[in-house]
Amino acid sequence: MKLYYAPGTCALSPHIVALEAGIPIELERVDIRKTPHLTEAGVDFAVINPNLYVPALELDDGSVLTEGTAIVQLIADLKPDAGLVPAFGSPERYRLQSWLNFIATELHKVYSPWLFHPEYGTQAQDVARTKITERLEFAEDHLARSGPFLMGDRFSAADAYLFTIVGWSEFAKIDLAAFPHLRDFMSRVGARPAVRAAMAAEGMKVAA
Ligand SMILES: N[C@@H](CCC(=O)N[C@@H](CS)C(=O)NCC(=O)O)C(=O)O
Repeated sequence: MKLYYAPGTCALSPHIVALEAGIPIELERVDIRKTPHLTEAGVDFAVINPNLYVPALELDDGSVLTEGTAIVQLIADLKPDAGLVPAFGSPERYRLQSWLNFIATELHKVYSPWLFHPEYGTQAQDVARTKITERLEFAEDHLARSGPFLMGDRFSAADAYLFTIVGWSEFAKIDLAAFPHLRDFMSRVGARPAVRAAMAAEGMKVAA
């Protein structure tokens, strides 16, 4: 399996899940800042994902799966004993999918592009920050009542995704001061060996 990624992007989430599951995964970096987006092997990434975004997972049969929320589930399901996703058909599985979708649509796609493209202007950024803050309040409240992880006592694929997206907060000027449980969550997840290893492999700064 090969994961197409760009450092520090949402592709960190499936990268973490693979390492947490102990699944060897080949990495191929994509330069998403240049047009065309070339992979480090010099391939035009448009051939792999016509939507031009990471993550994309190339399976051993050569087929490609896109969309982070699907990719993390595929990887996690390869190692059920790692407990990164609840069993298919269980009520908990739908709850995990609910979190993945919440993170994708209510957080990920509000941080990016709105806070990563200054050309959208300060009004769009202010609206995005207000919306993100409301959504982080929801996550904070949930972690306070039912944490320490999104699914309770056990780290899951949803935590890898939340960690990845909330990790953009400093750059996006989202203040986490009002969210102590979320800040604890970020420290706790950031200290996990697999998370540190994934970040280091992407050349990201890893906390001491
Ligand atoms: N719907 C996709 C969105 C992925 C996405 O937004 N990827 C960003 C990085 S976080 C990207 O590669 N952007 C480059 C581009 O769109 O050209 C998913 O959830 O996997």
